[in-house]
Amino acid sequence: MSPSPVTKCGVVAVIGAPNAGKSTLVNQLVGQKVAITSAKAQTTRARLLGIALHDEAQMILVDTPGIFEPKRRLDRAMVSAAWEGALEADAVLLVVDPVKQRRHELMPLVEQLKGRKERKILVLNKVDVSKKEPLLELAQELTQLADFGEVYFVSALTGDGVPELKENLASLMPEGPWHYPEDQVSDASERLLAAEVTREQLYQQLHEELPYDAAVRPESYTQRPDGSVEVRQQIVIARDSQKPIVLGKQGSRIKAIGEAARKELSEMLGVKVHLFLHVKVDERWAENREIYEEIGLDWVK
Ligand SMILES: Nc1nc2c(ncn2[C@@H]2O[C@H](COP(=O)(O)OP(=O)(O)OP(=O)(O)O)[C@@H](O)[C@H]2O)c(=O)[nH]1
Ligand SMILES: [Mg+2]
Repeated sequence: MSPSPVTKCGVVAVIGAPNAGKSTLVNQLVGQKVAITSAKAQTTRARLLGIALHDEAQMILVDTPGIFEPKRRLDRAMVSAAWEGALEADAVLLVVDPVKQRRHELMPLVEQLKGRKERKILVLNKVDVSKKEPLLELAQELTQLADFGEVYFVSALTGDGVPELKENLASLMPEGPWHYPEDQVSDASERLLAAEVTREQLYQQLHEELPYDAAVRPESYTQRPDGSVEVRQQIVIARDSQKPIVLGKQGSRIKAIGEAARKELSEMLGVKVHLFLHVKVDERWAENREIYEEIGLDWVK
């Protein structure tokens, strides 16, 4: 009998300015979609775990909200979730969009990373759309500032460079038993995942028309006797004037949002999905503690 291989398991925090491509990278490392992404900054609101495997290593990837200047309560809760995600990780990935950079949000992060003892890895993302020269300069500049152990140049979108990064991360994980079953890819419940998929469609289909102030609340998630699932959700917006935008002409927009979300969710879950959406206006939703709890955020003062 050959000895069973030694398993490894560790935590990898993924931090960076909003829109750097953190969630896209987590999805690419996991090998399937676990986190929603969008062109809108501050898409990720709460800490989410994506679970990736490489040979004998299990990597628990902590996708975090982009860290930025917190102004409102929701912002503060998101920043707190982000830093919590980075605590006591076996490795911290700083993901940077080398084109947009968002230096006012990036540099304070680099500054904070400087004093931390975790293994720090710099990931320059979006190499598919950036020129090579400035990329190298940026890598050098940031490495000098926060002594990154390694630098990776990747495209989270195309997957370019990601296998190398993944292999390296796996080698950094400490020995230990796996924390999650082999087939688990994230820590999100199905009802939360369903709400996130709808929120992604809201962002994708409404682009700049929809202000940042929208939330999707999971209302119910039930299995029907035929094995299909019935999902009910509430789209919460902050102003009456946004209602016609979300509904569209004769309800055409919300119908399209629901249709796309239903299709995607059905593919992700591998079962038929019935999705029912309705829109509610609540000016003060961002002050509603219940909503924070639903989406996995702490209520911060
Ligand atoms: N061209 C290109 N676009 C990318 C790449 N990675 C991510 N993007 C795009 O960048 C945008 C932001 O990606 P996200 O993964 O949502 O970024 P994030 O860092 O998680 O953003 P927040 O959750 O808002 O902090 C999306 O439109 C992605 O499709 C990449 O390697 N190349
Ligand atoms: Mg994100």
